[in-house]
Order: sequence, then structure tokens, then C-alpha cells
Amino acid sequence: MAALPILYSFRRCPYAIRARLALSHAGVAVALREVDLKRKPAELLAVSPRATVPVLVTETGDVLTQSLDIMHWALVQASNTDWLQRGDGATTRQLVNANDGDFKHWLDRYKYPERHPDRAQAAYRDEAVRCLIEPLEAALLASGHLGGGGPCWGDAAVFPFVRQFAAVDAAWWAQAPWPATQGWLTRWLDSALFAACMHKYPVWQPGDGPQRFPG
Ligand SMILES: N[C@@H](CCC(=O)N[C@@H](CS)C(=O)NCC(=O)O)C(=O)O
Repeated sequence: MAALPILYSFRRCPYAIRARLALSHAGVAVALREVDLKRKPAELLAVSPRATVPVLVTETGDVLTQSLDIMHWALVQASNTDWLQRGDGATTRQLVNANDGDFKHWLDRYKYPERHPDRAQAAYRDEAVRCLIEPLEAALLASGHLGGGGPCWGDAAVFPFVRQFAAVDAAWWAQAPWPATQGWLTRWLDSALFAACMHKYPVWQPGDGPQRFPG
């Protein structure tokens, strides 16, 4: 069997989740190496000194250190080009940029207000709502997906972060006034694709055989 591309991953990391969603949707197999972020393996540090996850090492030795690049790398190889074609709009790109920029900034403060005591937790939540949840709701109201007739890479890129946002205070999220986003999040959480991506793998050790993903 030819060597598989290697994916360094961390189960709960939203960037790694979006990469695994794209790999799984594309049906592109990799050897998954689950990383303990407190004890990063030397093999990961050797290919990516910053050693954030996910990192993908292709069969030819190219190293991709950005989750959106890994998504794109996987999706261009897929026989079904739906996630790329449907995600070709400016709104999708703007929402992903907002997610990875301002929303992530405020999400971190909303999740860990004790580390950022200069403002109240609800103020951080309001900022996050303004920069992503409200525009996401407007985009999803039309068809229930950023991709229009079905999901696209943008839905998969944003969903793991909205999942974290909603989980900070599930009771508050349940009564919040964004039915399109709430329904969209529930559909992603209940999807077989997400379940397959959240399978628990033991932390990778040098010498382990390849852990094929998707399984
Ligand atoms: N821009 C990167 C960000 C990846 C990232 O920040 N991942 C976090 C985990 S969620 C990480 O690896 N942090 C490094 C660390 O905790 O040492 C991407 O899109 O892949």
C-alpha cells in the first residue's frame, strides 16, 4: 500500500474538525496522528515549528499548516465538487474571514472571561454575535446553507466555531433569536459526517501503524 498523507490532528480543535470534515466529505484517506498539544511530537515540530494543528504532509512531502488550505487540498481531489462549487460566493468568503478573525477573537474571550476581566462575559458574547452570528443568520435564512442548495466548504469551516460558541451557555443559545443558525447547527451536530469526524483515536506514538482516516 502506498504511504498515505499524514494529518496531525487534535480531536476537539475547531480548525482540525473543519479539516477532517473536508477530508471525510472528499473521501480522501490520510494517516491520522492524534496530537497531545502539551507534548507535541518531534515529528510534527520537524515539519512545522509553530506546530499548530491541523498539519497535513502530502505524499510528496508538501506541508500544509493552515486548515483552510487542507480543506481546499482535499476538496479539489474529490469526485464530487459540490462543496467547492456551492461555496464560490463572496458571502461565504466574508463569513469565513469574519469567523477566523474577529469572531475567534471574541469567542476566546467569551469562553474564558476570567482571563480577560476588563469586560463582562456578556459584552464579549455581544461582540461575537455582531461580527458573525447576525450575518450568518441573514445568510442562512435564504436556504439553510451557506452553499445555497446544500452545504459547502464554508458551512464546514464555520460550524465547529459556532458549536463552541453555542456550548458556552447552551440554555442561553436555545432561547436566542436565530432560528436559521440554530437549525443549521443542530443539523451539523446530528450529521453522520460530524459523528465520523469525532471518533476518538489514541494519541499517536512514533512506531504506531497508520491510523486510516476516514475510518
Ligand atoms: N490558522 C491555523 C490555526 C490552528 C490553531 O490555532 N490550532 C490550535 C488548536 S485549536 C493550536 O494548534 N494551537 C497551538 C497550541 O495549542 O500550542 C489553522 O487554520 O489551521
